[in-house]
Amino acid sequence: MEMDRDTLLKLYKTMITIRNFEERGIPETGQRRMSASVHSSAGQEAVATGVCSQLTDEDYMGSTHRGHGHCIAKGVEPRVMMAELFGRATGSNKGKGGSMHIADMSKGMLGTNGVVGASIPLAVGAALTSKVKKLGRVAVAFFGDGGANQGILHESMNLASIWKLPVVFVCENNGYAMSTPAEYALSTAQVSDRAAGYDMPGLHIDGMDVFAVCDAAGEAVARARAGDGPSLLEFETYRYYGHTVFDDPLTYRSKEEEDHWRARDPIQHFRNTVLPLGDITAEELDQMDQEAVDMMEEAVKFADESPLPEEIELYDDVYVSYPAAELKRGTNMGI
Ligand SMILES: Cc1ncc(C[n+]2csc(CCOP(=O)(O)OP(=O)(O)O)c2C)c(N)n1
Ligand SMILES: [Mg+2]
Repeated sequence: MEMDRDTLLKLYKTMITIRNFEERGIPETGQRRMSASVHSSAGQEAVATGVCSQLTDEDYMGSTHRGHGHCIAKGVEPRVMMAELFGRATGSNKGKGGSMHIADMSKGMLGTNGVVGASIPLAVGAALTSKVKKLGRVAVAFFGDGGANQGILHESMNLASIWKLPVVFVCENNGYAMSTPAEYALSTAQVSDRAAGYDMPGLHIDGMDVFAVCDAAGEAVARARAGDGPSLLEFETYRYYGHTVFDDPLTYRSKEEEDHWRARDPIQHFRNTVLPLGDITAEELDQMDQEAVDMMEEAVKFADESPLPEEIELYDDVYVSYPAAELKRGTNMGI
């Protein structure tokens, strides 16, 4: 795929924003004694960045429990996400959702999701809406190698295929579902092999190479937008850290394996590919690195200075009717 300078710089910026969000935001969240599980997508930046670079704000995207990168790549503001992780009222979901419930409908971001595989029917539903209402929008479902073994994927791929829905199924195969190796849990050598069963293209791609991701996603999105139906893309990638901060990955994988994947780092790969071309300099990219560090400093400050949600708001925006009414009246809820 031919790319101009601005497009290249945007890809780089998105990847380093994700990396910095994960490496700064997750430890900061822990220090603020938030009890929720938080999952780092460091190492997987090229997949979120490359796929979402092919989408517009109007296109839909369903994400996973490891979804910070998807959100940033789809245009959700990092400071609003940081505030959400810290449980603050200025967060994307008013501080009541946390890392696994970040949604921003203005960006077509249907939500990170604690239920493995749940992004899949959401995206298919959004794609059906687009088709029925002739909106011309595409929907993407991100899921992991573990999510690929949920029954809902198969129902969803079948429906998407027979109705030729504008959806792209994106599997981020990072080798593990918690501590279970993908090669143990998958019935086929590759998740993408399953596409044949649903009569759609299935591609297996290097997910550490943002350019390969852009190419594959670009084709799948164009196919969906043209009304030719769904595709299944499997990207091979790696999460650099444990499943959550509470997990020591070296209890089920080796240091050598981690080193092997870190040597294929997607951000470094970008630099190695782009710098020899001469149009973009190392100094420019270093400057962008510093800006990403500064952005997270500001995001942490913004989140820290933001108020917690009011107790009275506890039941606002949730699908519960009676306690909200009772709370507002100040009765029956101990206040
Ligand atoms: C329906 C459901 N089953 C089990 C879990 C517990 N769980 C959370 S994450 C996870 C592993 C998911 O692995 P994968 O889909 O490969 O995503 P990754 O964590 O590697 O990004 C499991 C089993 C869950 N949250 N939801
Ligand atoms: Mg996985």
